[in-house]
Amino acid sequence: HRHTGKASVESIAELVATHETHPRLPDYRPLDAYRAEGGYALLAKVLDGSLAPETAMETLEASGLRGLGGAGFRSGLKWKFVRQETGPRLMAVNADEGEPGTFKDRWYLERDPHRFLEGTLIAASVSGCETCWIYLRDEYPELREVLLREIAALEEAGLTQHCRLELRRGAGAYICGEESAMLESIEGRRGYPRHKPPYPTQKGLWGRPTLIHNVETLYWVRDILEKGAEWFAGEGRHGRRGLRSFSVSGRVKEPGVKLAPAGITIRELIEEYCGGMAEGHSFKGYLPGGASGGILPASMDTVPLDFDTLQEHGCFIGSAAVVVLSDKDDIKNVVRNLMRFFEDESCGQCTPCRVGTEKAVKLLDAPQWDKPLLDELSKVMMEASICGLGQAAPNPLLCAFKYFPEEVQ
Ligand code: L3W
Ligand code: SF4
Repeated sequence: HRHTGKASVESIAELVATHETHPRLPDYRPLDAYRAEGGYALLAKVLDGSLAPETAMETLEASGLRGLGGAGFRSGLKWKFVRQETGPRLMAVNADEGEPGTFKDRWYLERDPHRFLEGTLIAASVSGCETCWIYLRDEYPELREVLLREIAALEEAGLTQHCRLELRRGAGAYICGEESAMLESIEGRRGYPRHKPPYPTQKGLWGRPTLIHNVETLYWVRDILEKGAEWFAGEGRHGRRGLRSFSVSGRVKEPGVKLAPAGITIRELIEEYCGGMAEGHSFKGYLPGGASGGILPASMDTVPLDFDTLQEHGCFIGSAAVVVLSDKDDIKNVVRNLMRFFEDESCGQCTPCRVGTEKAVKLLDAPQWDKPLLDELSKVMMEASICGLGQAAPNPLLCAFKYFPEEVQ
């Protein structure tokens, strides 16, 4: 079914019927319970035209909802771009949550999968997409079962008539979270990123205009359209607007997914949402955006955490995976570990990244780090790599030289 793209109602029902229950099936809200609290009433309004597509797109734009997979592209604008293309239009959801430290999509899907599915079906209707592929990280087998069951329930309830939902399994490659590699993988090929432009909004799956979103972006659609743009945009701190789901891990007392105002500082996040630092650890630094977003020192604890606020410091928030480091963590080891990750996950398509990450690991394994050579290598990787993986791979090491010079030189 994966390769023919012909998963049918029967096949999904059959799979559900024959599938053993996963031993750790999460205690999520199923279709009946979701509908009982008003779920899918909004989709009905979108489908019968009482909520016009233009109004939905305007509300989304006014809310400032941006792509929460990491790049922060304006969501309402993407809907508009796809809608203005000639059909057939397709949709793909990136549920291949692979950024180290990121677990928010899993957290939301384990609790309220229909909030995400309703957002998906609304986005498909507004943009005019007739089939949607959900590309799920295969390391989330319990979620595969949840989605199989709930998609079958939606089909039975007749709620997917305007847009067929297909579930595809990822296969453990970080690069397949890069949107164009994901498209290749869905089409049945090796996950090599494509050159952009053309963007998927014009030429995506099988060359058709394709709307691509991360799970969490779609998760907020219902709440924003029901409660209004101001509900979402009204949150925020230090001049920023909106809400962000921080996946916090590392040396804090209470790690986890923390829904907090955009623009919150790391100190506020640790103190107000994570119960402070873990016993016996003192705050030394943090990764604001997983493996790719760089490393900042504890002294830079007043920077608002949001899209656009960290670039001038050589970092980015990405999918808001915050990893907190303490005096017990060695920065050189952190950087080596991250570079080994990029070396492993480089798809090998382009030389600056394939050879660059390998050379960088060797240089970082040396007792003395050769700064001029690492700087030169980083520059080549950032400027000449095809996709974000190779372009962002040098971020941690550049930050280490900039913010932790006494440790790395
Ligand atoms: C139409 C244009 N569409 C841009 C679309 C584009 C894509 C989105 C963002 O992600 C980020 C990195 C990390 N017409 C368009 C257009 N688009 N211009 O907007 O595009 P782009 O190119 O800014 O970024 P990207 O390459 O899609 C790179 C983050 O990803 N990251 C995250 C990894 C993993 C996770 C996870 O596990 N959840 O997030 C790693 O680096 O923030 O900025 O849809 O087509 N003119
Ligand atoms: Fe593949 Fe790396 Fe090139 Fe991206 S930058 S296409 S991951 S080799």
